[in-house]
Amino acid sequence: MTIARDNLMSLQSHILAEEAKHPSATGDFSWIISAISLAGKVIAHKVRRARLEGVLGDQGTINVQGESQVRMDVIANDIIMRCLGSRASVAVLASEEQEEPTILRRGREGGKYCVLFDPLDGSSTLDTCGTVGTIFSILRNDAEVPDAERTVCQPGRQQIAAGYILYGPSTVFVITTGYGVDLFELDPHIGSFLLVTSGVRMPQRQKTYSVNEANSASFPAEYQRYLKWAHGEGYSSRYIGSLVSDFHRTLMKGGVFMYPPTQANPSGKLRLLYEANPIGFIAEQAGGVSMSGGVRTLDIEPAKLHQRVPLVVGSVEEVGHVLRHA
Ligand code: AHM
Ligand code: MG
Repeated sequence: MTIARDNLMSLQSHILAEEAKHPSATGDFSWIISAISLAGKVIAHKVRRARLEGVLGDQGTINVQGESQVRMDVIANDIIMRCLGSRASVAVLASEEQEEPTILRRGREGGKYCVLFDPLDGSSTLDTCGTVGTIFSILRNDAEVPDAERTVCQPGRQQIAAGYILYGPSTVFVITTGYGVDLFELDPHIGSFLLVTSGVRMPQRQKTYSVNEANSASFPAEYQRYLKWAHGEGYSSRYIGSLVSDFHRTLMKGGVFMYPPTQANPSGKLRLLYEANPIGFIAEQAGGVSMSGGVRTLDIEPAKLHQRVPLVVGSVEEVGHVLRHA
């Protein structure tokens, strides 16, 4: 893990430098990251001003997941659609907040990539100044597949990039393109994401679990056995209720994050394509593990856009402790 203190490197320069290593690269990909970075800056600004602008609270609508939308979900979704919609190589955009994927252009019109995202994960914590984030996953567009939902239903191992932007006391941009994980931080004075850590590594062990333990009575028996074991081993519990925040802590400090099947969500609560897969890709690229229902998250063949899966993600040893109670 390299801490970048000496040389200033912006996210944009970093992506261009990475792309230059691939002689066949056209630069289209860096345009997409630049659009996501622009969206992140606009959303970070909006999140900070949401209370002053009176845009906290419920929108009064229900999204395709059957969950009530908060106003900032809709605002963040709109910002991302506006930032990415004009990028010539984006074929399809798919969002947690929209029932159907949006087709921007077909393969023959230059649409090379699909971008899937959760615009504002953890938004129910916003009213109480909780930390929230945007999660994204980038896939190649298969020009031969005419149906947009089928185009985006690719297993996570085919992601060409994934990441998240965390809106906390500072705004952090974490990204992988399959060559390790890099962490940037927004310098609000110059408006750029600057490289802070290159090659982030997740600690292999840390006696911390992160789960909504209030649901434990309806967890499958293996999770209950694990929790009982962890209680006896002196584990700590940390849970914010915002996946990006809970995962970011796990990435930096180690431990395990879990969202098991529950009575209310028998298949798990988190969505495969724009939550579990990008988080799983980052975890693996940082030396961690991501499992869903006993299989590698990134190997699941998705059946539909808003599919939910259980998730156990984190340090190698800590995920191992959960799995061996199965
Ligand atoms: P959201 O995408 O609608 O914000 O919902 C997902 C969130 C995750 O951020 C978090 O891990 C989980 O829901 C928390 O669920 P619960 O409140 O059931 O613990
Ligand atoms: Mg979410």
